[in-house]
Amino acid sequence: MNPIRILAIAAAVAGAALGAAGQDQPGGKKVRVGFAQIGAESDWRKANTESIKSEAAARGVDLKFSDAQQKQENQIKAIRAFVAQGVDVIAFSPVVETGWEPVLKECKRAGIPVILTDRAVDTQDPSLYVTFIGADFVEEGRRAANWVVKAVGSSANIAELQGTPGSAPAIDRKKGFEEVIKAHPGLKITKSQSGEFTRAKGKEVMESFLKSPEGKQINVLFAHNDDMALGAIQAIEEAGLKPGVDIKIVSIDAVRAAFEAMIAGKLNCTVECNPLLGPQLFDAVEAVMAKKELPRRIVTKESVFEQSGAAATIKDRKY
Ligand code: GYE
Repeated sequence: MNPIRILAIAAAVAGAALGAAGQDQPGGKKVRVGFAQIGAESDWRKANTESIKSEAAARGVDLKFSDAQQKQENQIKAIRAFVAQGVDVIAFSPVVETGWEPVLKECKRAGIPVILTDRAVDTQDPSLYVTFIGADFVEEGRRAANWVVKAVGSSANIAELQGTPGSAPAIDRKKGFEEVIKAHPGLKITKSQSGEFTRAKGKEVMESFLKSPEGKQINVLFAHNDDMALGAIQAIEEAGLKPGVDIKIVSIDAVRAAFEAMIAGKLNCTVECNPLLGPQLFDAVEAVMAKKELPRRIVTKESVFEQSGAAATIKDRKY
């Protein structure tokens, strides 16, 4: 037998073994999953993509991955292409909450189950997706505000860098933050604008905040993600101020670069949002393929990290 054929047989045997783990269909066909990612706008997103790709590879899933460069229309096109290819399961992280019903109905008509990861969609029709796996963004916003109350007190002029307009994390983090500060009339959001979840835009918007008439009074920054906080830190330094001291900063995600900024004394607190959703996603794919019931909502577990513990914690961070 020629060596290539032996290799092919070995691969088929390995495939059959994977089948026992539930990832292969009868007949040795790999499970085909289409994933429509938002883009690569932040360190969080890059860690999320890596988690999904590496978990698919580890489980022998045939993953069709598409990057929408933060555009809903590109995500819709990718989902339509997955439907045309007849994949077994479609999963995606919706860049914004609204506008998904038509394409989700196309998936339903084609009989392809949909799993939402990371961000939710706004729909009244529960039959359009099987489950939503992701964080509780409202709670993350509350946690950020609770840190402000604890560390700064009940009086501050707060600048807010919002995430992508219309996205679940931007809407919900703002909601949770405002819910907590409402109880403290001295805590005021004096500037608020989107920094699109990117470092570059976070820096640009913070520069304009600092130049505005209210700029000198800002003493707290709440950024909806770490990348925007890191961009803002640069803007604050360029304006001759000390980030973390003159302006206290709390952000969300808890990526490695945020820990480095905390160790350098420039960021005060980061609220964790776990991007490592690959294992949970493919557990859900396996359950769907086995026709098992799944909970409608799978919430990821997260915590809060402050400057004081950053040096001790950074070595355990996986992203
Ligand atoms: O916080 C941000 C990313 O949807 C939770 O998207 C995610 C957010 C995350 O770009 O960094």
